[in-house]
Amino acid sequence: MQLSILDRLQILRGDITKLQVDAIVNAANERLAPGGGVDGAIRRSAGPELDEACRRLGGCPVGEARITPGFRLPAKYVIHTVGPVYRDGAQGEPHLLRSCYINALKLAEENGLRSLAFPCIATGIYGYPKKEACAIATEAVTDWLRGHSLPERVIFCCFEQEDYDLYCEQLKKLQTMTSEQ
Ligand code: AR6
Repeated sequence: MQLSILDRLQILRGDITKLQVDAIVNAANERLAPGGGVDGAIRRSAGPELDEACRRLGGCPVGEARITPGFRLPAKYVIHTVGPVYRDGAQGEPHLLRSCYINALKLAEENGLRSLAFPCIATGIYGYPKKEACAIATEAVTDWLRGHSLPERVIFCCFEQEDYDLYCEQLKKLQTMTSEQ
């Protein structure tokens, strides 16, 4: 039996480095150089091998994604993507943020990954407004799941209560829309 799209989505509040999934997504920078936020937490848990693997990749343009092993993390892989630095929303930021989600999902599919967890890309140091980012993230992921069987399961891992509340609200809206169709 095929699961519905909403059955394949989950919202969690917590630390993404603790998740036992096929891959977690990292909100990286273009050089894939060590940073703060979720990137710092992922690198601390994965160990120095992750720094070395990132160095070998030689960077990643905004909106694209790259994959490495998860090393000492419970997750098997890390998919690194680079969100846009938010200026005023008119510099292509929405398209670039959507591309982060789609390209991470594409890599997960190409690698046969069944479960994937996202943090709220670009909404920390890069300053993307949380509500807009949440709408883009949920729309990109649901659009992808409509046409693809992998990954089977996607988790939105929210570190902050504010994000958790926004995602719950957004998915509730989607649920209502689906049941009205
Ligand atoms: N688990 C899940 N989410 C987390 C965690 C965690 N352990 N820690 C923070 N977050 P940010 P960005 C959330 O700043 O805005 C780095 O230095 C956080 O609450 O990590 O894309 C890179 O090297 C927020 O919701 O990423 C870049 O230079 C979300 O992760 C730059 O930051 C993203 O915040 C990228 O900035």
